[in-house]
Amino acid sequence: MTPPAILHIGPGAFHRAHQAVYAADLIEAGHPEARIREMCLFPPRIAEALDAQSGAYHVLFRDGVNEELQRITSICEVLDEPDEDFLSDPALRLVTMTLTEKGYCHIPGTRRLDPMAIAADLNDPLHPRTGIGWLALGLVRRQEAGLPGLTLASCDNIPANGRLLEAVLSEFVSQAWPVLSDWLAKNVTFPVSMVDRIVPRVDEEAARAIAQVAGATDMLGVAAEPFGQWVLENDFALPIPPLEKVGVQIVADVRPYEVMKHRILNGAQTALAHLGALSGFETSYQAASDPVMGHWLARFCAAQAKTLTCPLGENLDAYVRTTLERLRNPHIRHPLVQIGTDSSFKLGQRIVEAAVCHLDGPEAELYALTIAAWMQYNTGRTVNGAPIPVSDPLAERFRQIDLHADGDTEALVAGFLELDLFEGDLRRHQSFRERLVTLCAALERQSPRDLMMAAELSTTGLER
Ligand code: CS2
Repeated sequence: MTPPAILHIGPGAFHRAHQAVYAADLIEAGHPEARIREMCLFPPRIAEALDAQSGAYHVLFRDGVNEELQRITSICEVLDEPDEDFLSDPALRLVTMTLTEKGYCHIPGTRRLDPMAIAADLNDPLHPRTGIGWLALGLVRRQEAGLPGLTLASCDNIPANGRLLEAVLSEFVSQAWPVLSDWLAKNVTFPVSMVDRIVPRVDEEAARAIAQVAGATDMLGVAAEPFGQWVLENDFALPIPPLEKVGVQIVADVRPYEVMKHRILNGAQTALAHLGALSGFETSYQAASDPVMGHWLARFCAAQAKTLTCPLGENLDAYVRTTLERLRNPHIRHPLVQIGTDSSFKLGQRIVEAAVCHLDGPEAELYALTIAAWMQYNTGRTVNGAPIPVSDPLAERFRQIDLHADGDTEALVAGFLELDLFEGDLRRHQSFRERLVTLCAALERQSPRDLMMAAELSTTGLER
Protein backbone atom coordinates (compact mmCIF):
# COMPACT_ATOMS: atom_id res chain seq x y z
CA MET A 1 0.00 0.00 0.00
CA THR A 2 1.37 3.47 -0.87
CA PRO A 3 2.24 5.28 2.37
CA PRO A 4 0.44 8.56 3.08
CA ALA A 5 2.23 11.74 2.02
CA ILE A 6 -0.03 14.00 4.09
CA LEU A 7 -0.29 14.36 7.85
CA HIS A 8 -3.02 16.53 9.31
CA ILE A 9 -3.26 17.81 12.87
CA GLY A 10 -6.81 18.38 14.18
CA PRO A 11 -9.32 16.27 12.21
CA GLY A 12 -12.45 18.20 13.20
CA ALA A 13 -15.62 18.50 11.13
CA PHE A 14 -14.21 21.28 8.93
CA HIS A 15 -11.17 19.23 7.96
CA ARG A 16 -13.28 16.16 7.30
CA ALA A 17 -15.52 18.16 4.95
CA HIS A 18 -12.70 20.11 3.27
CA GLN A 19 -9.07 18.94 2.99
CA ALA A 20 -10.02 15.27 3.43
CA VAL A 21 -12.49 15.60 0.54
CA TYR A 22 -9.86 17.16 -1.78
CA ALA A 23 -7.55 14.27 -0.80
CA ALA A 24 -10.31 11.73 -1.51
CA ASP A 25 -10.85 13.28 -4.96
CA LEU A 26 -7.12 13.11 -5.67
CA ILE A 27 -6.92 9.46 -4.63
CA GLU A 28 -9.86 8.82 -6.94
CA ALA A 29 -7.90 10.57 -9.71
CA GLY A 30 -5.09 8.02 -9.31
CA HIS A 31 -2.90 9.47 -6.55
CA PRO A 32 -3.00 7.05 -3.61
CA GLU A 33 -0.21 9.03 -1.88
CA ALA A 34 -2.82 11.71 -1.08
CA ARG A 35 -4.00 9.55 1.83
CA ILE A 36 -3.90 11.29 5.21
CA ARG A 37 -2.50 10.26 8.55
CA GLU A 38 -4.38 12.19 11.25
CA MET A 39 -3.09 13.39 14.55
CA CYS A 40 -5.53 14.30 17.35
CA LEU A 41 -4.18 16.55 20.05
CA PHE A 42 -7.42 16.94 21.93
CA PRO A 43 -10.71 15.07 22.23
CA PRO A 44 -12.86 14.17 20.47
CA ARG A 45 -10.54 11.36 19.42
CA ILE A 46 -11.69 9.84 16.17
CA ALA A 47 -9.64 6.62 15.91
CA GLU A 48 -12.23 4.37 17.54
CA ALA A 49 -15.15 5.72 15.53
CA LEU A 50 -13.23 5.50 12.25
CA ASP A 51 -12.16 1.94 13.04
CA ALA A 52 -15.72 0.95 13.85
CA GLN A 53 -16.75 2.36 10.43
CA SER A 54 -13.95 0.51 8.59
CA GLY A 55 -12.08 3.72 7.86
CA ALA A 56 -14.95 5.49 6.10
CA TYR A 57 -17.33 8.35 6.87
CA HIS A 58 -19.67 10.48 4.77
CA VAL A 59 -20.07 14.08 3.76
CA LEU A 60 -23.58 15.08 2.78
CA PHE A 61 -23.43 18.03 0.39
CA ARG A 62 -26.66 20.03 0.39
CA ASP A 63 -27.32 23.04 -1.82
CA GLY A 64 -30.92 23.57 -0.79
CA VAL A 65 -32.35 21.66 -3.75
CA ASN A 66 -30.13 18.64 -4.26
CA GLU A 67 -28.23 16.39 -1.93
CA GLU A 68 -25.15 14.39 -2.72
CA LEU A 69 -23.48 11.90 -0.44
CA GLN A 70 -19.75 11.29 -0.73
CA ARG A 71 -18.11 8.36 1.05
CA ILE A 72 -14.66 9.45 2.22
CA THR A 73 -11.83 6.99 2.80
CA SER A 74 -8.85 9.30 2.52
CA ILE A 75 -8.04 9.08 6.23
CA CYS A 76 -5.91 5.96 6.48
CA GLU A 77 -4.58 6.19 10.01
CA VAL A 78 -5.25 8.13 13.20
CA LEU A 79 -2.65 8.88 15.86
CA ASP A 80 -4.72 9.41 18.99
CA GLU A 81 -1.59 9.14 21.15
CA PRO A 82 1.18 10.54 18.93
CA ASP A 83 4.82 9.71 19.58
CA GLU A 84 7.74 12.04 19.00
CA ASP A 85 8.66 10.43 15.66
CA PHE A 86 5.36 11.36 14.06
CA LEU A 87 7.13 13.52 11.44
CA SER A 88 9.94 11.03 10.76
CA ASP A 89 8.31 9.13 7.91
CA PRO A 90 10.36 9.51 4.71
CA ALA A 91 7.15 9.36 2.63
CA LEU A 92 5.70 12.44 4.36
CA ARG A 93 5.50 15.52 2.10
CA LEU A 94 2.91 17.86 3.51
CA VAL A 95 1.69 18.65 7.01
CA THR A 96 -1.62 20.50 7.20
CA MET A 97 -3.36 21.61 10.35
CA THR A 98 -6.54 23.09 11.78
CA LEU A 99 -5.53 24.09 15.29
CA THR A 100 -8.12 26.88 15.77
CA GLU A 101 -7.05 30.45 16.51
CA LYS A 102 -6.13 29.66 20.11
CA GLY A 103 -3.91 26.76 18.99
CA TYR A 104 -1.21 29.15 17.77
CA CYS A 105 -0.57 30.28 21.36
CA HIS A 106 -0.01 33.86 20.22
CA ILE A 107 -0.94 37.23 21.64
CA PRO A 108 -4.03 38.18 19.59
CA GLY A 109 -3.32 40.79 16.97
CA THR A 110 0.41 39.96 16.96
CA ARG A 111 2.60 37.09 15.78
CA ARG A 112 4.35 36.77 19.12
CA LEU A 113 4.01 33.81 21.44
CA ASP A 114 1.86 34.32 24.49
CA PRO A 115 4.21 33.29 27.32
CA MET A 116 1.27 32.02 29.40
CA ALA A 117 -0.25 29.89 26.64
CA ILE A 118 3.07 28.20 25.79
CA ALA A 119 4.55 28.02 29.32
CA ALA A 120 4.01 24.29 29.89
CA ASP A 121 5.70 23.34 26.60
CA LEU A 122 8.62 25.67 27.25
CA ASN A 123 9.15 24.05 30.65
CA ASP A 124 8.94 20.53 29.29
CA PRO A 125 9.47 20.47 25.50
CA LEU A 126 9.79 16.66 25.52
CA HIS A 127 6.16 16.30 26.60
CA PRO A 128 4.30 18.90 24.55
CA ARG A 129 0.66 19.79 25.02
CA THR A 130 0.20 22.21 22.15
CA GLY A 131 0.39 21.78 18.38
CA ILE A 132 3.33 24.19 18.32
CA GLY A 133 5.23 22.12 20.90
CA TRP A 134 4.46 18.90 19.01
CA LEU A 135 5.60 20.31 15.66
CA ALA A 136 8.89 21.45 17.19
CA LEU A 137 9.56 18.06 18.78
CA GLY A 138 8.58 16.19 15.61
CA LEU A 139 10.92 18.37 13.52
CA VAL A 140 13.79 17.85 15.97
CA ARG A 141 13.42 14.09 15.56
CA ARG A 142 13.07 14.43 11.77
CA GLN A 143 16.25 16.46 11.52
CA GLU A 144 18.10 13.96 13.75
CA ALA A 145 16.94 11.16 11.43
CA GLY A 146 18.66 12.96 8.55
CA LEU A 147 15.42 13.49 6.65
CA PRO A 148 14.78 16.53 4.44
CA GLY A 149 12.60 19.47 5.49
CA LEU A 150 8.84 19.70 5.20
CA THR A 151 5.96 21.95 4.21
CA LEU A 152 3.75 22.99 7.12
CA ALA A 153 0.48 24.46 5.87
CA SER A 154 -1.92 26.06 8.30
CA CYS A 155 -5.55 25.63 7.21
CA ASP A 156 -7.08 27.84 9.89
CA ASN A 157 -9.22 30.79 8.87
CA ILE A 158 -6.68 33.35 10.06
CA PRO A 159 -5.13 36.12 7.92
CA ALA A 160 -1.66 35.14 6.68
CA ASN A 161 -1.95 31.88 8.62
CA GLY A 162 1.39 30.58 7.32
CA ARG A 163 3.23 33.70 8.50
CA LEU A 164 1.70 33.30 11.95
CA LEU A 165 2.69 29.63 12.14
CA GLU A 166 6.22 30.40 11.00
CA ALA A 167 6.61 33.19 13.55
CA VAL A 168 5.31 31.30 16.58
CA LEU A 169 7.10 28.05 15.73
CA SER A 170 10.41 29.85 15.09
CA GLU A 171 10.08 31.74 18.36
CA PHE A 172 9.28 28.57 20.28
CA VAL A 173 12.17 26.67 18.67
CA SER A 174 14.62 29.49 19.42
CA GLN A 175 13.77 29.12 23.11
CA ALA A 176 13.10 25.41 23.52
CA TRP A 177 15.29 23.82 20.79
CA PRO A 178 17.89 26.45 19.76
CA VAL A 179 19.92 23.79 17.89
CA LEU A 180 17.04 23.41 15.43
CA SER A 181 16.63 27.11 14.57
CA ASP A 182 18.98 27.21 11.62
CA TRP A 183 17.67 23.95 10.08
CA LEU A 184 14.10 25.15 10.52
CA ALA A 185 14.79 28.42 8.72
CA LYS A 186 16.50 26.67 5.80
CA ASN A 187 14.38 23.54 5.34
CA VAL A 188 10.80 24.16 6.39
CA THR A 189 8.26 26.21 4.46
CA PHE A 190 5.01 27.71 5.71
CA PRO A 191 2.69 28.44 2.77
CA VAL A 192 -0.29 30.67 3.47
CA SER A 193 -3.60 29.10 2.58
CA MET A 194 -7.20 30.23 2.21
CA VAL A 195 -9.76 27.53 2.91
CA ASP A 196 -13.49 27.91 2.46
CA ARG A 197 -16.59 25.78 3.02
CA ILE A 198 -19.41 26.44 5.47
CA VAL A 199 -19.55 23.47 7.82
CA PRO A 200 -21.92 24.06 10.73
CA ARG A 201 -21.75 21.71 13.66
CA VAL A 202 -23.80 18.59 12.99
CA ASP A 203 -27.22 19.02 14.59
CA GLU A 204 -29.83 16.29 15.06
CA GLU A 205 -31.52 16.97 11.74
CA ALA A 206 -28.21 16.78 9.84
CA ALA A 207 -27.19 13.57 11.66
CA ARG A 208 -30.57 12.03 10.77
CA ALA A 209 -30.27 13.10 7.13
CA ILE A 210 -26.76 11.64 6.84
CA ALA A 211 -27.87 8.35 8.45
CA GLN A 212 -30.87 8.16 6.16
CA VAL A 213 -28.92 8.64 2.94
CA ALA A 214 -25.90 6.60 4.08
CA GLY A 215 -28.10 3.80 5.43
CA ALA A 216 -26.45 3.75 8.88
CA THR A 217 -25.51 6.09 11.71
CA ASP A 218 -22.25 7.85 10.94
CA MET A 219 -20.40 9.12 14.00
CA LEU A 220 -18.00 11.13 11.86
CA GLY A 221 -20.45 12.25 9.19
CA VAL A 222 -20.63 15.92 8.27
CA ALA A 223 -23.21 17.97 6.36
CA ALA A 224 -21.79 20.82 4.32
CA GLU A 225 -22.47 23.09 1.38
CA PRO A 226 -21.11 22.01 -2.01
CA PHE A 227 -19.13 25.27 -2.43
CA GLY A 228 -15.48 24.77 -1.61
CA GLN A 229 -12.28 26.68 -2.21
CA TRP A 230 -8.65 26.07 -1.26
CA VAL A 231 -5.99 28.55 -2.37
CA LEU A 232 -2.46 27.58 -1.42
CA GLU A 233 0.74 29.61 -1.65
CA ASN A 234 3.29 28.08 -3.99
CA ASP A 235 6.03 27.52 -1.40
CA PHE A 236 6.86 23.87 -0.84
CA ALA A 237 9.91 22.28 0.76
CA LEU A 238 9.35 19.05 -1.21
CA PRO A 239 7.00 18.26 -4.09
CA ILE A 240 3.53 17.59 -2.66
CA PRO A 241 0.67 15.48 -4.09
CA PRO A 242 -0.76 17.35 -7.13
CA LEU A 243 -3.70 19.00 -5.37
CA GLU A 244 -4.16 21.37 -8.33
CA LYS A 245 -5.63 18.39 -10.22
CA VAL A 246 -8.68 18.51 -7.95
CA GLY A 247 -9.22 22.26 -7.97
CA VAL A 248 -6.80 23.55 -5.35
CA GLN A 249 -5.50 26.90 -6.62
CA ILE A 250 -1.72 27.11 -6.18
CA VAL A 251 -0.79 30.79 -6.42
CA ALA A 252 2.12 33.11 -5.71
CA ASP A 253 0.12 35.44 -3.47
CA VAL A 254 -2.85 34.22 -1.43
CA ARG A 255 -3.59 37.56 0.19
CA PRO A 256 -6.13 38.98 -2.30
CA TYR A 257 -8.15 35.72 -2.11
CA GLU A 258 -7.97 35.70 1.63
CA VAL A 259 -9.05 39.33 2.02
CA MET A 260 -11.94 38.73 -0.41
CA LYS A 261 -13.16 35.77 1.63
CA HIS A 262 -12.68 37.42 5.01
CA ARG A 263 -14.49 40.60 3.98
CA ILE A 264 -17.31 39.29 1.81
CA LEU A 265 -18.26 35.84 3.10
CA ASN A 266 -16.94 36.01 6.66
CA GLY A 267 -17.81 39.71 6.96
CA ALA A 268 -21.41 38.95 6.03
CA GLN A 269 -21.52 36.06 8.52
CA THR A 270 -20.12 38.14 11.35
CA ALA A 271 -22.43 41.07 10.57
CA LEU A 272 -25.40 38.67 10.62
CA ALA A 273 -24.21 37.00 13.83
CA HIS A 274 -24.87 40.14 15.86
CA LEU A 275 -27.50 41.94 13.79
CA GLY A 276 -29.41 38.69 13.36
CA ALA A 277 -29.20 37.52 16.96
CA LEU A 278 -30.42 40.92 18.21
CA SER A 279 -33.31 40.68 15.74
CA GLY A 280 -34.41 37.30 17.08
CA PHE A 281 -32.95 35.00 14.41
CA GLU A 282 -31.09 31.83 15.29
CA THR A 283 -29.24 30.89 12.13
CA SER A 284 -27.51 32.77 9.34
CA TYR A 285 -29.93 31.11 6.93
CA GLN A 286 -32.94 32.62 8.72
CA ALA A 287 -31.38 36.06 8.91
CA ALA A 288 -30.09 36.12 5.31
CA SER A 289 -33.43 34.95 3.90
CA ASP A 290 -35.44 37.56 5.74
CA PRO A 291 -36.40 40.18 3.11
CA VAL A 292 -35.36 43.18 5.21
CA MET A 293 -32.10 41.74 6.48
CA GLY A 294 -31.37 40.12 3.10
CA HIS A 295 -31.72 43.41 1.26
CA TRP A 296 -29.51 45.14 3.81
CA LEU A 297 -26.95 42.32 3.54
CA ALA A 298 -26.69 42.67 -0.24
CA ARG A 299 -25.82 46.35 0.20
CA PHE A 300 -23.32 45.50 2.92
CA CYS A 301 -21.58 42.87 0.76
CA ALA A 302 -21.40 45.31 -2.16
CA ALA A 303 -19.80 47.89 0.17
CA GLN A 304 -17.28 45.28 1.36
CA ALA A 305 -16.45 44.41 -2.26
CA LYS A 306 -15.66 48.07 -3.02
CA THR A 307 -12.75 47.88 -0.57
CA LEU A 308 -11.04 44.98 -2.41
CA THR A 309 -8.52 44.33 -5.12
CA CYS A 310 -10.03 41.62 -7.28
CA PRO A 311 -7.92 38.43 -7.17
CA LEU A 312 -6.81 36.86 -10.45
CA GLY A 313 -9.54 34.71 -11.98
CA GLU A 314 -12.29 36.03 -9.66
CA ASN A 315 -15.20 38.38 -10.31
CA LEU A 316 -16.28 40.33 -7.26
CA ASP A 317 -19.91 40.81 -8.36
CA ALA A 318 -20.24 37.09 -8.95
CA TYR A 319 -18.52 36.37 -5.63
CA VAL A 320 -21.04 38.59 -3.82
CA ARG A 321 -23.96 36.88 -5.58
CA THR A 322 -22.62 33.43 -4.71
CA THR A 323 -22.03 34.50 -1.10
CA LEU A 324 -25.65 35.63 -0.73
CA GLU A 325 -26.88 32.35 -2.24
CA ARG A 326 -24.61 30.34 0.06
CA LEU A 327 -25.96 32.14 3.12
CA ARG A 328 -29.53 31.49 1.99
CA ASN A 329 -28.96 27.73 1.67
CA PRO A 330 -31.82 26.35 3.81
CA HIS A 331 -29.86 23.22 4.68
CA ILE A 332 -26.88 25.04 6.10
CA ARG A 333 -28.34 26.21 9.35
CA HIS A 334 -25.26 27.81 10.83
CA PRO A 335 -26.09 28.93 14.38
CA LEU A 336 -25.47 32.64 14.86
CA VAL A 337 -24.05 31.99 18.33
CA GLN A 338 -21.43 29.73 16.75
CA ILE A 339 -20.34 32.52 14.37
CA GLY A 340 -20.56 35.08 17.20
CA THR A 341 -18.06 33.07 19.26
CA ASP A 342 -14.61 34.71 19.60
CA SER A 343 -15.84 37.69 17.60
CA SER A 344 -13.11 39.93 19.04
CA PHE A 345 -10.67 37.90 16.91
CA LYS A 346 -12.91 38.19 13.85
CA LEU A 347 -14.27 41.74 13.78
CA GLY A 348 -11.01 43.48 12.83
CA GLN A 349 -10.17 41.56 9.67
CA ARG A 350 -13.79 41.01 8.63
CA ILE A 351 -15.38 44.42 9.28
CA VAL A 352 -13.25 47.13 10.87
CA GLU A 353 -10.53 47.16 8.17
CA ALA A 354 -13.18 47.73 5.49
CA ALA A 355 -15.19 50.19 7.63
CA VAL A 356 -12.16 52.48 7.65
CA CYS A 357 -12.47 52.86 3.85
CA HIS A 358 -16.09 54.04 4.19
CA LEU A 359 -15.98 56.41 7.17
CA ASP A 360 -16.86 59.48 5.12
CA GLY A 361 -18.99 57.85 2.44
CA PRO A 362 -22.67 56.95 2.10
CA GLU A 363 -21.96 53.39 3.28
CA ALA A 364 -20.75 54.53 6.72
CA GLU A 365 -24.24 53.89 8.07
CA LEU A 366 -24.02 50.17 7.20
CA TYR A 367 -20.80 49.86 9.18
CA ALA A 368 -22.01 51.95 12.10
CA LEU A 369 -25.03 49.66 12.50
CA THR A 370 -22.89 46.51 12.23
CA ILE A 371 -20.40 47.71 14.83
CA ALA A 372 -23.08 49.11 17.13
CA ALA A 373 -24.83 45.71 17.02
CA TRP A 374 -21.53 44.01 17.86
CA MET A 375 -21.17 46.31 20.88
CA GLN A 376 -24.75 45.78 22.02
CA TYR A 377 -24.39 41.99 21.59
CA ASN A 378 -21.26 41.99 23.73
CA THR A 379 -22.99 43.75 26.60
CA GLY A 380 -24.65 40.35 26.91
CA ARG A 381 -28.21 41.72 26.56
CA THR A 382 -30.64 41.60 23.68
CA VAL A 383 -32.91 44.51 22.84
CA ASN A 384 -35.50 43.48 25.43
CA GLY A 385 -32.89 42.67 28.06
CA ALA A 386 -32.78 38.89 27.57
CA PRO A 387 -29.30 37.44 28.21
CA ILE A 388 -26.89 36.55 25.37
CA PRO A 389 -24.24 33.90 26.04
CA VAL A 390 -21.10 35.87 25.05
CA SER A 391 -18.25 33.46 24.39
CA ASP A 392 -15.09 35.41 23.75
CA PRO A 393 -11.58 35.71 25.20
CA LEU A 394 -12.46 39.35 25.96
CA ALA A 395 -15.82 38.54 27.57
CA GLU A 396 -14.70 39.75 30.99
CA ARG A 397 -13.35 42.99 29.50
CA PHE A 398 -16.72 43.52 27.75
CA ARG A 399 -18.50 43.03 31.06
CA GLN A 400 -16.27 45.62 32.71
CA ILE A 401 -16.90 48.13 29.90
CA ASP A 402 -20.65 47.67 30.31
CA LEU A 403 -20.49 47.91 34.11
CA HIS A 404 -18.30 50.98 33.98
CA ALA A 405 -20.62 52.73 31.47
CA ASP A 406 -23.53 52.13 33.84
CA GLY A 407 -26.20 52.95 31.25
CA ASP A 408 -24.35 55.89 29.68
CA THR A 409 -24.21 55.06 25.94
CA GLU A 410 -21.41 57.50 25.19
CA ALA A 411 -19.24 55.86 27.84
CA LEU A 412 -20.17 52.41 26.50
CA VAL A 413 -19.08 53.27 22.97
CA ALA A 414 -15.92 54.97 24.24
CA GLY A 415 -15.10 51.86 26.30
CA PHE A 416 -15.45 49.52 23.34
CA LEU A 417 -13.52 51.84 21.02
CA GLU A 418 -10.56 51.65 23.42
CA LEU A 419 -10.07 47.98 22.46
CA ASP A 420 -6.96 47.33 20.34
CA LEU A 421 -9.05 46.09 17.46
CA PHE A 422 -10.30 49.65 16.84
CA GLU A 423 -6.80 51.13 16.81
CA GLY A 424 -6.59 53.69 14.00
CA ASP A 425 -8.81 56.06 12.05
CA LEU A 426 -12.17 54.64 13.07
CA ARG A 427 -11.62 55.35 16.75
CA ARG A 428 -10.77 58.97 16.03
CA HIS A 429 -13.56 59.68 13.55
CA GLN A 430 -15.94 62.07 15.31
CA SER A 431 -19.09 61.69 13.21
CA PHE A 432 -18.73 57.88 13.04
CA ARG A 433 -18.41 57.77 16.82
CA GLU A 434 -21.55 59.89 17.12
CA ARG A 435 -23.41 57.49 14.79
CA LEU A 436 -22.31 54.61 17.00
CA VAL A 437 -23.66 56.34 20.10
CA THR A 438 -27.01 57.10 18.44
CA LEU A 439 -27.35 53.55 17.14
CA CYS A 440 -26.29 51.88 20.39
CA ALA A 441 -28.91 53.98 22.19
CA ALA A 442 -31.52 52.99 19.59
CA LEU A 443 -30.59 49.30 19.96
CA GLU A 444 -31.61 49.45 23.62
CA ARG A 445 -35.21 49.77 22.40
CA GLN A 446 -35.35 48.56 18.79
CA SER A 447 -33.94 45.58 16.97
CA PRO A 448 -31.44 46.06 14.14
CA ARG A 449 -34.11 44.77 11.77
CA ASP A 450 -36.50 47.53 12.93
CA LEU A 451 -33.78 50.10 12.34
CA MET A 452 -33.07 48.72 8.86
CA MET A 453 -36.74 48.84 8.02
CA ALA A 454 -37.09 52.42 9.26
CA ALA A 455 -34.00 53.50 7.29
CA GLU A 456 -35.33 51.85 4.17
CA LEU A 457 -38.73 53.54 4.52
CA SER A 458 -37.14 56.93 4.99
CA THR A 459 -34.88 56.48 1.92
CA THR A 460 -37.77 55.30 -0.23
CA GLY A 461 -39.77 58.22 1.10
CA LEU A 462 -37.04 60.65 0.14
CA GLU A 463 -36.71 59.16 -3.31
CA ARG A 464 -40.36 59.68 -3.91
C1 CS2 B 1 -17.56 31.31 10.32
C2 CS2 B 1 -16.55 30.47 9.56
O1 CS2 B 1 -17.76 30.61 12.56
C3 CS2 B 1 -17.24 31.43 11.79
O2 CS2 B 1 -16.48 32.31 12.15
O3 CS2 B 1 -17.59 32.59 9.79
O4 CS2 B 1 -16.29 29.28 10.22
C4 CS2 B 1 -16.97 30.19 8.12
O5 CS2 B 1 -18.13 29.41 8.06
C5 CS2 B 1 -15.88 29.57 7.32
O6 CS2 B 1 -14.77 30.43 7.30
C6 CS2 B 1 -16.31 29.24 5.90
O7 CS2 B 1 -15.22 28.83 5.15
